[in-house]
Amino acid sequence: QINLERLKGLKLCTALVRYLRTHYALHRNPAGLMRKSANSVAAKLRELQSFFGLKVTGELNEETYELMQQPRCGVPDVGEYNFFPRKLKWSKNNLTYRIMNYTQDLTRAEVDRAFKKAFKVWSDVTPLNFTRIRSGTADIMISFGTKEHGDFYPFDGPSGLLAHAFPPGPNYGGDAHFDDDETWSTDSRGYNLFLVAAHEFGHSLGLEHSRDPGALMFPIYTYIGKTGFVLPDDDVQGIQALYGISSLYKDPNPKHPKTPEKCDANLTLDAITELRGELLIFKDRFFWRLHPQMVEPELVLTKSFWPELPNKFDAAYENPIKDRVFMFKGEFWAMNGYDIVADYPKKIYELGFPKEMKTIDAAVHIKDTGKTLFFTGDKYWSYDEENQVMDEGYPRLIEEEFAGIGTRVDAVYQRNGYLYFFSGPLQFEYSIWSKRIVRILHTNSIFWC
Ligand SMILES: [Ca+2]
Ligand SMILES: [Ca+2]
Ligand SMILES: [Ca+2]
Ligand SMILES: [Zn+2]
Ligand SMILES: [Zn+2]
Repeated sequence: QINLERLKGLKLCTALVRYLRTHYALHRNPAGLMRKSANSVAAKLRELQSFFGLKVTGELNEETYELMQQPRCGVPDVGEYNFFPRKLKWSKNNLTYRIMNYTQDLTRAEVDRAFKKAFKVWSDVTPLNFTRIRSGTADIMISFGTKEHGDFYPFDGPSGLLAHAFPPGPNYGGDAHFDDDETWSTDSRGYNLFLVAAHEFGHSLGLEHSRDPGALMFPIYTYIGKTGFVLPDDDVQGIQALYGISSLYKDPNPKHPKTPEKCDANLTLDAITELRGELLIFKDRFFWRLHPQMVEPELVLTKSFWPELPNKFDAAYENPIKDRVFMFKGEFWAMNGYDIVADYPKKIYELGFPKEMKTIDAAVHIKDTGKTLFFTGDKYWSYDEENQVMDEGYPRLIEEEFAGIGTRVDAVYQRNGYLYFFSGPLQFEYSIWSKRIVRILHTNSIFWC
């Protein structure tokens, strides 16, 4: 009789060992037995968890397993690699590339454009120039291939590994390979060739993977939306450390987005909500997930959870009775856990707001009264969740009911009978019962900074 639990365990084990071999230089154990190499597996697993800012346990948990399922680049994250030597750069600024073959998913012109645009990402911020050649040997040879494709780092069929590239050097050095078992696109379908190529060419130029979830060189693939791509600050710093600054770079426009730092003394927030006991804290194109038992929050790109939603939100709140989270950006969406509820987005005037009102600054649901408070400018509204109507006599001035919290609310959430209002770099702890501010804190103290 087959023990299913044990079989499932073995499958997970194999998947884990494969992942750690590919990305964390877990050495092949001749016996091939997990038992013998249990220590090194746990050590590599700890490296993986630490790289991605997960809870470091050295054990395969759900969070780690979920991460292992995400489509990503085939280049290793950390460790010593004889086959991918580190800290290399080209000793010249004029580089050539050659497109060896094409995918069936796109027209040749689309492929050419995607690669050209991907090189431009890097040449815009450095003195590097890229010239396409159509015959002979280029520094960066680009090809599509499937499974074993000639370099002993085989691809794996659809999803999983998307592409890989070799660091600067002769022969294979700089070359970039794309898994043609993926569906490549110029938009959100399958995998966006431009985005993956821009990442791979970062490796071709000598960049390693970044731990910054906002960086292009983060190993996991996230489609970042239709709006124009701007190279994030982390990648700009990385490539300029290798090659210096472009003469065109002096007044970079548009700005290269920085990833927020949770302990920044001037930290301000966009929106906060609870979601089934977890706290989601929105800032720019990211949110932090704060689990009640965890000290370290996890920072993720909003698009990595909801590719189809805006990447930034104005306000959010949870209605625990309906078990729904509502998120606002011009319109609003309802979430069931992390799933978007059908029939959304809806217009905010459907809640009873005047039609000309387009944005909500902050929102919070108060369980004891069944009311949701919406903050807009220096006013607030009260919405009756049970009857689904806006209460009479609103909007009122924030000053009248919540004296001392200022005239504008960035974000607010409720916990244990207190409302936590965020306004700029300050946080106001307000007792619902005694109707007064009990403490004033720094915004970043939500992260125990
Ligand atoms: Ca080469
Ligand atoms: Ca693949
Ligand atoms: Ca806000
Ligand atoms: Zn990579
Ligand atoms: Zn390859």
